[in-house]
Amino acid sequence: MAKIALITGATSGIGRACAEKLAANGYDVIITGRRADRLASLKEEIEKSCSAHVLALQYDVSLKTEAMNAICSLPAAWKEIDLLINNAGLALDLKPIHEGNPDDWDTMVDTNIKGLLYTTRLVSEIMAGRQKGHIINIGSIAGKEVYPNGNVYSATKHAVDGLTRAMRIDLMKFGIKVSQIAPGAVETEFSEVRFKGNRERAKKVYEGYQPLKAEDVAEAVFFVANLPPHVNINDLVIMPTAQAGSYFFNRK
Ligand code: NDP
Ligand code: 8X3
Repeated sequence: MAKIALITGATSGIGRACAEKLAANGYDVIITGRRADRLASLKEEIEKSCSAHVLALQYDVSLKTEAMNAICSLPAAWKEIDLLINNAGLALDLKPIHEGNPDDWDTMVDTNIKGLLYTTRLVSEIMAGRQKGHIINIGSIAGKEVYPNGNVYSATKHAVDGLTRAMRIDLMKFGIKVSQIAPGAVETEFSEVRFKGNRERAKKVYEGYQPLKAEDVAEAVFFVANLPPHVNINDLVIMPTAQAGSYFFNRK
């Protein structure tokens, strides 16, 4: 029987690449996100390209009732989730703390921290009942370091870093693995979302060096997810060869 992976935020970037990689390598996948049209086209694309079964589950991770109802509504066979990838997340803007928009802060906190928690709450309970499973949280280099104007986004990713370590302790006794993958710069829709549709500004983030592709992170996810049962990667930091930290880029 195929393993089941649930990937939050599979409509774009890293989440989408993870869904494609896992589906091509023997997983059935539950793909989630808010954009129904993208979920439908990804489902069609995966089903055409391989034998994986795909279930599209549209929900907003930040809305507690909606998120929890979505997981509860899964058909029994799809509830047997082997791998949860908590990937859905975003940054909004890049402003010093005294100029930041509290509505943007709410959205980042609600999505990156509370959103991760709502889905994890129910899926980890299912995993605990089955005495197996693996949760991979997509953190960030911003969860290891802070950088100017990154304040609240960085705080949410520090929370993901802390929660990953805490979840590992709580879930160890059930044989559940918990890992964090913390990427540096990955060229996805991330910066376009951060800069609220300003593509020119977003493009500049990745100029002068080769950023990671979403597929590079998906390779790391696949590696971490497919180690022998006795091996857990707690934390994996991955970045472009031309990046050595939040501040250090080898731009040409
Ligand atoms: P993208 O913007 O390309 O993808 C973000 C995904 O998150 C989309 O599928 C989006 O789906 C989903 N998402 C956002 N908000 C919600 C929500 N409220 N409910 C459900 N889904 C949501 O960015 P990335 O692929 O780059 O980002 C994925 C993760 O990787 C994020 O957690 C990000 O913080 C992290 N990361 C990114 C890095 C980068 O440089 N790109 C580096 C380090 C970490 P939809 O809009 O359809 O809901
Ligand atoms: C995304 C990478 O450096 O923009 O998490 O925070 S960064």
